[in-house]
Amino acid sequence: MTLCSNGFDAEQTVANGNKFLIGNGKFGYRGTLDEMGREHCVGLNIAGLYDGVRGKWRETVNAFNPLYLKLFAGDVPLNAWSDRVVAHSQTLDISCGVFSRKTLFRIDGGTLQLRSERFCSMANTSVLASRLELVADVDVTVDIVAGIDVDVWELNGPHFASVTLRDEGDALFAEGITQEKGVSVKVSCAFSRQPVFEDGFARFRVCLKAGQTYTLDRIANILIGDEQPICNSTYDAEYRQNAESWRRLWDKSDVILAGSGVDEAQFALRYSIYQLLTLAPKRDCSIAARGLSGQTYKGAVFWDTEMFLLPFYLKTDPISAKRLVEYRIRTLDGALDKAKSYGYKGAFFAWESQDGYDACSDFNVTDVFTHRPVRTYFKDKQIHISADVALGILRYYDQTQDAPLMLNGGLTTLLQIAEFYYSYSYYDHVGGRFELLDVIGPDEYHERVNNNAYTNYMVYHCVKRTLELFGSFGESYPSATKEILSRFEPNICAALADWVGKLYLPKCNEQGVMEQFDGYFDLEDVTVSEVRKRLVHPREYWGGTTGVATPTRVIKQADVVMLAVTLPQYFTAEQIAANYEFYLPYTEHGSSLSASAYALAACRVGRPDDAWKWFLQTARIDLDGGGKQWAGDVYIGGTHPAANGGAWMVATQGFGKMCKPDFLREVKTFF
Ligand code: IFM
Repeated sequence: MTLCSNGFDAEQTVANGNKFLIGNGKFGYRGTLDEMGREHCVGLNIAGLYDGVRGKWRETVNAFNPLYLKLFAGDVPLNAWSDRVVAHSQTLDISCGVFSRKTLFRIDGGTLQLRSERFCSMANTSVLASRLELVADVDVTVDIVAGIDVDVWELNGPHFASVTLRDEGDALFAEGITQEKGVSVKVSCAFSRQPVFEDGFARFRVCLKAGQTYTLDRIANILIGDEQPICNSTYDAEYRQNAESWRRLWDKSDVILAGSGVDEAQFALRYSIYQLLTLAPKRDCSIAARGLSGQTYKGAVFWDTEMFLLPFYLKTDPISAKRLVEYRIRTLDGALDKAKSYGYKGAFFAWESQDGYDACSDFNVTDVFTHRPVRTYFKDKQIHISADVALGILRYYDQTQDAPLMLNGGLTTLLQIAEFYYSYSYYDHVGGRFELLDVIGPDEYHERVNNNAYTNYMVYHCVKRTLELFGSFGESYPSATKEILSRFEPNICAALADWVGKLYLPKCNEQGVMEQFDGYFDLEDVTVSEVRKRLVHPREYWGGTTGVATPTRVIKQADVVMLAVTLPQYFTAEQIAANYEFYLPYTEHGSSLSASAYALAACRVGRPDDAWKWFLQTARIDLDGGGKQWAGDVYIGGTHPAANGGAWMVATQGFGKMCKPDFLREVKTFF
């Protein structure tokens, strides 16, 4: 279960930072090398800790780097990009979340090997531990400068208003106070040998004899707010505990693809599961769209969580699943405020949630030609987010039957969501139906459209289910349910039932295809490759008012197909096949969420070879460094948790239940 790369390629520094990421749900540490700094995008990204600096996008905080290290043989600095490198390799053992590197340097009269490894402890989640080993084939004096690098890589910082650094005993301590909320972030690093402290760094002079191994262990603690340090044991003890915690996680989560020629796919699937395991939240927060790989997408939580991640945790890790659902319940006030600010009732959840605050900018894209911000309406119009949240709560309840959670916020959130759509809809007097106008569906290239099929069906389904639940809870828990209902308008359920019965649900045409939104079929009938040829700049934004895709049928990601795999009960098998065929040539897959939806659809319509292709694409995304890196001038690279969750869904629900290629004998799960 090991990912390896041989040789050092400076061009791959950012990609490897993502690919070799380690994490434990509380923080992630990018797969950079010991001797790297902010210019190499070293990042210790903290889950759910946000900070905003005036005039810039709010984002998650990157903490100080306690694994700072510089190595010198005499006066010669030894680093991966120096001409002293004879060989270099790095690995990530996904069975236990351990990153390691080995670099052989040419030194006077011989060679020196640097080996190091590190892990974010899954057992003691404040701990980041590292072991360094040096061995040379000649006697040599090596100087090590180690410590805490307070020069942090960040996209929209600086996030620390003040920084203090001190040494005590065998350790260094740094504390930063965030700008916006004054949260303390403490990073310490204890060394296994007594250093000499100088200029805020720990220095070690090593007189290494040929063939002798010198070992230096570092145990860092990352503490947020008033968290207290745990008493650290040795590196070996921390290593054992971490490995044991990982073993227990894999026991519940592994998925085995049995068959011939599936080794590459098996590794990609396990790598996806590894990413999901590193993201399971360890405190009251959710999972960001780029996980713990950095500050891209502002560290915000999108619909990705409910639609692509929650299914994995629901089956393998109910505690984390509950945290994800509770996050939405806890952030209900933000959703109520957002709805109110637009003049609606109920709960309109944040498109890019930072603890309920909608971090989505009015100008989410920068034009590559003019470098001017482009007005996008994701925040205002991607109303399907509330239905996605509702589906997450409903699925959680279906899986767990957790009535206390439903009575303590779950039902209220569902009803507030229903009320939001009730107030958002318009009555079409001619058609005699309610419609959802001026929205954006999952396909973000077509903004401000009417009656997006995904949105209308999701709303219909979730409101219907909400009302059914109120019926059954009314019988099982009459007084608690009555109390919840007393906070809404009298007869709210009857009003919602009447309304949702009249909500417009687009139907499939004679060919079995459902129109993505009103008027979609009238758009220019042109394929993705044709539209791509029209680009003037490779990073040009395809959507918005002037994008190349906007006047055409070309869509960013699965939309009707996403609906068909999420709520297949509203389609016949033939209709799912027809929609898959129809939308495929128009889908750019410009979002990492798209491939897994197509894979699931392909499984559903009995196209195992197509499904396998899409599956590999979603499962390999972070191994290949795939996915878009830019939206206009805005950097959107990082890891892709939704694609990882999608890979798991395809393996377990698609190949495991619907159809699989002949060479895949069996899909074995352990949940
Ligand atoms: O949530 C997605 C969206 O559907 C497409 N753009 C990227 C977001 C985060 O993954």
